[in-house]
Amino acid sequence: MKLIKLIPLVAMLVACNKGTDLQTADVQIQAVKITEAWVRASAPGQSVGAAYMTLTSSEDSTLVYAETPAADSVEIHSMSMDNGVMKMRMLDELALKAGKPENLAPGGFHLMLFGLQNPLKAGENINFRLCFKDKTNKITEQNVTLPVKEN
Ligand SMILES: [Cu+2]
Repeated sequence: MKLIKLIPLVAMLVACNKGTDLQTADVQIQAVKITEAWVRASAPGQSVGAAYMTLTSSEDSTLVYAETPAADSVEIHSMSMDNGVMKMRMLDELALKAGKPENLAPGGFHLMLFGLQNPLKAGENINFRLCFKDKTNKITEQNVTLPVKEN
């Protein structure tokens, strides 16, 4: 598997934190609906993991950053077949079209967890913070809790 890192994580972190400050002054926050969200259980000693979910935004929006206390870092990945070889690629961001559910699911888009603190056990719940950027480049964050499942 080939991982291509395009943007340093630090840059995205700054973007999200900046948005957090702006958010407090704003009353009209468009929430992105997060459904069918789960984290794959990991084996002991495994340092990477994956989280899946369906994101539906009522307005054009973009997922720009994700983090969880369960891992050192989270990247947005795509997965595709290239000449019979599964390839993962890191994305700077994931665009959400208004009203169109975007599926992060096994074999496609996913959130990749690096540096797992502990094995992710089925039945546990993992918190995530997701940052979304709207059409006007305003960034808002959403906190979600994802169940850990085997499959
Ligand atoms: Cu991945």
